[in-house]
Amino acid sequence: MSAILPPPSRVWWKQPLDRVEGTWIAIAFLWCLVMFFMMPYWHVFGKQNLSSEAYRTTPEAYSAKAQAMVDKYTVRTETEQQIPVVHPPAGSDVYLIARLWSWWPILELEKGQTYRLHLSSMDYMHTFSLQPENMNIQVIPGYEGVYTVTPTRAGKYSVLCNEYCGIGHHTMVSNLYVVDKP
Ligand SMILES: [Cu+2]
Repeated sequence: MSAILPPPSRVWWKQPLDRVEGTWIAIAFLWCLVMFFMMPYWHVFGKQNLSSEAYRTTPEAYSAKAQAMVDKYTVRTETEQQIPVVHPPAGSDVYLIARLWSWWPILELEKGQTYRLHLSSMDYMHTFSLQPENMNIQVIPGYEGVYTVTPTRAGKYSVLCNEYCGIGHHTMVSNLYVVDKP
């Protein structure tokens, strides 16, 4: 049989299944099952993938929520662009805006407290990468991603954009602070 000529017998699909073929189908099927059950297993026990929620939003609605948090909980400003550093109450909802080419505002969280971290983009796709943690989250315009996070180490972290987003992509860097409970 070739791919160009038609098969010699028209009804070729009624031939009995070869033992080798059957064995390979069984192996492939078992491997599919292994991979299928590894996904939920690794989500729970791998401590690598965050449980997330996602909601539809608009840049206007999302930035209004971030602005409300900034108006209430700004403790100081940093860099020559006067980016507000926000210290929201422990356990609250915190908002971070991604846009060409900056993160806004700078979050200051308390160690050992659980926050709901909201992420959305004002324009194109970005990625929230927290260094030196192994955390990489896509930030998509029109969607508000919500991640339940509990910082376990105090210190100054770097926030990078990990999705190439244009000429200023490499300047899309910021900080995130984790402080001990006051
Ligand atoms: Cu970006």
